[in-house]
Amino acid sequence: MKPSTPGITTIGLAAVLLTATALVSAGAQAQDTDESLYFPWKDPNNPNVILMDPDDESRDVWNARRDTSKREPGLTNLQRYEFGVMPMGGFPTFLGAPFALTTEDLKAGGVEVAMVGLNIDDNFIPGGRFAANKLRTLTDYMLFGTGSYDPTMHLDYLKDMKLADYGNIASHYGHSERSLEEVHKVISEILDADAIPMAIGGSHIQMWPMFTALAQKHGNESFAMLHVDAHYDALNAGFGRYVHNGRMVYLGVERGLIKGSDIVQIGLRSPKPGTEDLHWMQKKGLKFHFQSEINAKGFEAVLKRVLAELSGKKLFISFDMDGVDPAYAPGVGTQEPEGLTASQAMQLLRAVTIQNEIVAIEINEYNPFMDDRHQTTGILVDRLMRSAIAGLAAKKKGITDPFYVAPTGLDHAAKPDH
Ligand SMILES: [Mn+2]
Repeated sequence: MKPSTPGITTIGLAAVLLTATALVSAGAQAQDTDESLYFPWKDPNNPNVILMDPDDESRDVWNARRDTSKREPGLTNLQRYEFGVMPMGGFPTFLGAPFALTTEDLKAGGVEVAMVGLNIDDNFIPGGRFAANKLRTLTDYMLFGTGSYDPTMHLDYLKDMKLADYGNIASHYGHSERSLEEVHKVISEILDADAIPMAIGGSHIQMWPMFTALAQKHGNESFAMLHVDAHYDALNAGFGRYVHNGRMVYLGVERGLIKGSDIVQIGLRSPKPGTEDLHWMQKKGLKFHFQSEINAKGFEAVLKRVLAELSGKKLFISFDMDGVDPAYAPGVGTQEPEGLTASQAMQLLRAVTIQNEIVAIEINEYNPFMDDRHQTTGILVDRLMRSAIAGLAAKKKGITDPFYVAPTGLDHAAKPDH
């Protein structure tokens, strides 16, 4: 058991005071005011704080680590068969990649991209907690060892890139904020191995620990963010919470982790931001691109603008699946008509991963329970992961044009250039 903290002492004192008050007032009324008995998680000194039970010995078991020191560091391939990934053979991992559990594993394996599952559910319609595991087991013909050939750039991204499945990050079922520190820790382990974390699933509140881990590794205000979303996620109102699923951008800028002028948003089209929010966004220099801009100018013109705004920056890609038109991605918790097409979303990820130095990627808000029976959203998440990895592979091969398409992808008579 942990020694009691000043907070606990205060609550103990408050309980004594409340009991004393109860003793001197009429019986029935006294019981109504005994908040420390009825609502013990309420901090009497701060209504914005929800207290955990400090005496509960199971308080931290959900994120207690196993001892992995006896293992030799390195990657382990869980596929039993030579043919590669098969949903009905071996063990499912992201894109069939070998697994890693520690920073030492990632270093020993020379891993460039570590895919990791996120499991926090802070959404209007819960379910994102199950996204990562669902993605590993999609009913997708691409899982049948059929390869990893990018159809646009004609390169074998799984062969060209060193990938690992870094497992899932534990989350506390009832308390999103408690889970954020664990996300920070595990993302930091990946960053410490100089690999790119590709965080999949969960809900967008996880942008906060992505910010904190990146700021700790690279410095405050040292990285930019491409934020794909129907929502601006910069709500001023916290409803008593510091951070929630719609407030990460506001908090990140106000707390100095990322500069407003280093944030480029695309796909915005929800009933917010309102006038005051817009005023804040402009004051902080956010480069926001509403769906109306795409509708008016065309996607390519907006993409060129986005690329120019991000040029030369270390880039964190924060991709909310509701940024995509629900016609292409119905499986989200906060559906918003209009948005990027599947094709535009894939092109966007190829383009920025070719152009920019990528420091982290997250793709979240995919809710498998809200998806259609063909798992259209899940399969698109898979293809978005592949598009980003293909862009990184293209850059590694020396391709620098963010609009690169292989010659044979444009003309059957063309001579391949690689
Ligand atoms: Mn979002």
